[in-house]
Amino acid sequence: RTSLRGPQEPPCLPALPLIGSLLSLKSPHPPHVLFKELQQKYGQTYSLMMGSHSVIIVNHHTHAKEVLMKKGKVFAGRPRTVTTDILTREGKDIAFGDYSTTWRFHRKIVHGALCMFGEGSAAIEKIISTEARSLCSILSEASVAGLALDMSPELTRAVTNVICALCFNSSYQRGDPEFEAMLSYSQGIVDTVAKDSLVDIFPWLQIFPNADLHLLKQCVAVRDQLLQKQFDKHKADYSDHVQRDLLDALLRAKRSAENNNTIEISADSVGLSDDHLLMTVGDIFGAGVETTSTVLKWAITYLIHYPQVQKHIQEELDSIVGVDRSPQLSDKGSLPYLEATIREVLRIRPVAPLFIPHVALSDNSIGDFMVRKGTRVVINLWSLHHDEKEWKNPELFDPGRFLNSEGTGLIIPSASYLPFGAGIRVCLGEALAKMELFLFLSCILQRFTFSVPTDHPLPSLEGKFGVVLQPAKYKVYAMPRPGWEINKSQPC
Ligand code: HEM
Ligand code: PLO
Repeated sequence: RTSLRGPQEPPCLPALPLIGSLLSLKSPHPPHVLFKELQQKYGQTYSLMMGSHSVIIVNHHTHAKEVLMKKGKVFAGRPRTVTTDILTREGKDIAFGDYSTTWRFHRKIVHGALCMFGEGSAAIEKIISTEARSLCSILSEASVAGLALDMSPELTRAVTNVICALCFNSSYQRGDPEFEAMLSYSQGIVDTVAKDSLVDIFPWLQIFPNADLHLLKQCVAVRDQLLQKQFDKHKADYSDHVQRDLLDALLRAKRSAENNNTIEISADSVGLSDDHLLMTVGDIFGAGVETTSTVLKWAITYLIHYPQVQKHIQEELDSIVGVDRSPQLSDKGSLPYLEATIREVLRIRPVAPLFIPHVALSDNSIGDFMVRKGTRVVINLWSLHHDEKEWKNPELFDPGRFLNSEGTGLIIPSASYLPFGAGIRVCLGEALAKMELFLFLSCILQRFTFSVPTDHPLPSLEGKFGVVLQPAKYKVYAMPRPGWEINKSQPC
C-alpha cells in the first residue's frame, strides 16, 4: 500500500453525487453490523461518502488506538450535524462539541465535580446503595403481588436519581410527573438524535417537514425547560461557600471567571455562557441516565438467557457477602465473577457501538492510509468486540473470558476491547458507571433471581440501534432468593 505513488486513500465504497454511498448502505442490518460485514469486500479500514462528507470506518483495534490514543489530538474533532446542533445549541456541550479550549475547560470542571463525590469517597457509594435498596423494595412488592414487571422504568429511575443527586442535588419519587416526562423526552432524543437520517446528510432538507426532526425539537424543548428550571433554582440559591453538585461547580467557575474578568476575558468568551453551562450539565445528565440504565437492562437480559451465569454470581455473593448486609464497593475485589460478567456485557452489547464520530483536525494518516483534514472517522466498536481473531465465538456470552485459568483473577484477554473509548475523548463517566453497575447488580442479584414468566419467550438479544444500542422491552419475574422472601429487601 505504501507504493511508489506514496500514501493512498483508503478503499472507497461506490459513491454518487449528492447522495454519496447511500445506495451501498441499504441493508436489513443496523449500521454497526453492516460496517463489520463490509470489511470482507473493502478491508478493515475503508471510506464512504455521506452526502458530500467523506467518512472513514475503522474496524480494527490497531487503527482504532492510533486514532484515539497515538493521534488523539489530531482526531479529537466532532462533526456538526443538524440533529446534534438542535440538541446542544450548536455544539456548546462536551460530547458533540468540537475540540476547543472551551471543550477542554468543561471536561475539567466536570471531572473535578465528579471527583468531589469521587471514587473512594463515601458520598457517592451511599447515594447509589440507597437507590439500589429502594429499587429492591419495588421488585419485592411486585413479587409479593405475583407480578411480572417491565424493569426499565424502575431501573431508569434508580439510575436517574444517582445522576440527579450529582448534577442537581435532587431526586424523583415514584410517579413524579416530571420523571415520566423525562423518560418520554429522553427516549424521543435517543430515537432521533445523531441518527444518520437524511437531514444530517442534506442540511437543506431542514426546510421540509420532517417527522424525526419535529419530534427531536419537541423533546429538546421539554428537556430545556427542565434544565432551565434547575438552573434558575441554583442561581437563586448560589453561595460561594457550598458546592452541592455539578451545577454549583459550573456556576462557581462562571463567577470566578467574572471576578477575574479583564476586558478581553469575559465568562462568555471562555465558554461559560448560560448556554454552555446548561448544555454541559444536559450532557452529563443525559449520558448518566441513558448509558448505565441500558447496560443494566442488557445485563439482566443476558442473565435470563444464561441462568448458570446468574447462579454463579449469586453463589459468589453468598460466599463473600452473605445475607446479613448489602454488598459494598470494598467487596469489588473479592467478586471477580460479577466483575467479569459486567465486562462481558460491555463487550457483547457495547452501549455506543459506533462511538460518536471523530473528525480529523489536520491532514494526517491512519496506518498507511492518507486522511484529509475534515474527514469523519467512525470507530466501529462492534467490529472490535466481535472480531473472530480476537474473541473465540464472539456472540457467545461467556464471562469466563475475563478470568484467568484458575477463575480467581480478572484479565483483559484482548487488546480489542474499548467499551469506554480511550485517549482525550475517553468517557467522562467511566468511574461512576462502573461503581453503579457493580452496586446495582450486586444488590439486586443478592436478593433476587430473574426469569421470564413460564409462558413468555426469552427476551430478544437484538438491540435497537440509536445513539445508544437498547434492548427491547419485556416483562421480568423477580423471585426473592432464600433469606430475602419477605420485605427484608429494605434495610440492612
Ligand atoms: C463519551 C461509553 C457512561 C459521559 C463516551 C464514549 C463512549 C462511552 C464509547 C465515546 C468516546 C469517543 O467518542 O471516542 C460509555 C459507557 C457507559 C458510559 C459504556 C456506561 C457503562 C457515562 C456516564 C457519563 C458519561 C455515566 C456521565 C457521567 C460521557 C461524556 C462523553 C462520553 C460526557 C463525551 C466525551 C467527549 O466527547 O469529550 N462514553 N459511557 N458516560 N461519555 Fe460515556
Ligand atoms: C441521551 C438522551 C438525552 O436526553 C440526551 C443525551 C445527552 C448526552 C448523550 C446521550 C443522550 C446518549 C449517550 C451519549 C451522551 C454523551 C456521551 C454518550 C452519546 C443523547 C456516549 C455513550 O457516547
